[in-house]
Amino acid sequence: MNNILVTRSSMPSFEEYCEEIKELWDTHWLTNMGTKHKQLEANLKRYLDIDNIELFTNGHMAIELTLQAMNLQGEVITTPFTFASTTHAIVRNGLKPVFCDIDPVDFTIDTSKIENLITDRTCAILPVHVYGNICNIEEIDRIAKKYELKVIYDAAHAFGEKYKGKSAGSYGDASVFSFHATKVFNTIEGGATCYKDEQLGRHLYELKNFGIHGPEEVSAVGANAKMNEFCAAMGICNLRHIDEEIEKRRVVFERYVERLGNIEGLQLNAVQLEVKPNYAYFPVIFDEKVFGKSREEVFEALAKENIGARKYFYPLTNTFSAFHNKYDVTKTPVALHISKRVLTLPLYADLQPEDVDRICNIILQ
Ligand code: T4K
Repeated sequence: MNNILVTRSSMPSFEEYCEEIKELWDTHWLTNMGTKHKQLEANLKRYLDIDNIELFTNGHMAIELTLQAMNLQGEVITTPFTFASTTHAIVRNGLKPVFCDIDPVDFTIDTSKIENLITDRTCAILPVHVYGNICNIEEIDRIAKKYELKVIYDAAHAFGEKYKGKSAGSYGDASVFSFHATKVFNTIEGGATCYKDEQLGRHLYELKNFGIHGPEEVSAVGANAKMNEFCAAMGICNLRHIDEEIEKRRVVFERYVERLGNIEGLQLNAVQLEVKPNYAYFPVIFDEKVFGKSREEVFEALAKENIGARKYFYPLTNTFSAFHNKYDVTKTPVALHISKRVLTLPLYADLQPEDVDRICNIILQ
């Protein structure tokens, strides 16, 4: 039986990629904001229908440097039901993460709990469009305006999505995408920040290049987070096929829903109202008491058949040993409950219907 992993990178044909990178052998210009970098930025602006974008070497550096560019100090309200990157970006900026619980249905930040966490040190909210589920944007916007807070969306999972007809990248002060190999759209490694304020953009451009302001001036303590030309070329190719890839994902997604949709004890992740989805992930919440099997048992049964489902996102970031019990996990009980029961099933464009059936049969048996 073939191995099925949680995802598989989308790639253009070998010939298409070779054609795209051919000119690099003439120019010898491999990185530092070359022509592929500029072209990908322009293509993404058009595809995403956004005004401003800055590319990065990965999604994590995009979050980290976006927080730095905003010159934030104090506390940032966020959720622990996410990848390590979100919390680490806050901590690595010398900021304090304040963990808010999540909504039990879409797993995004529970906006009814944000205001209670606001103190005079709160400077920003960093919510996550987890699995591509769009946060309660209107409510976050209202709270941010009332308390004069910055909003940075971790939109790592939301590439190509729209909410109320507008790009997921157009909300908040900034929204950050990941273009990692495992994402709906990839540049091998990569990421981007979409932003409103052009001054923030200039700052981001400098911060990803060591803080270099001009030939003889370094005005900030930046990092090296530039996307190279080979990654940008991969992005240019993959973007040509993105709609087709998302459509193929939809077919896989719907097959799963057909097979698992009406099973007692399984909670699926519904497509949200007014959202044009990208079908990034297929999380299932297992209620052992009703379904009869726990998440761990299903995980093991799938692993035995060479199927690599993943426990995204377990453990919660506020329980990481890196933080030495600094955070009280009992303050995010819904996130804890979900993280112990969730399993993310394989989902990628080329996953075959018979493979989905095989996965579902194992789960249902
Ligand atoms: N915020 C959020 C909410 C995120 O989820 C992430 C990243 C970030 C921020 C940060 O963005 P980046 O800095 O990564 O751009 C993976 C990814 O590495 C990570 O990008 C992603 N989130 C996270 C949810 O998943 P792992 O440790 O699970 O990856 P790994 O190596 O186990 O790969 C998973 C599966 O993907 C493999 O079983 C097979 C497939 N795969 C993997 C690679 C590396 C491929 O098909 N091709 C590949 O090249 O973290």
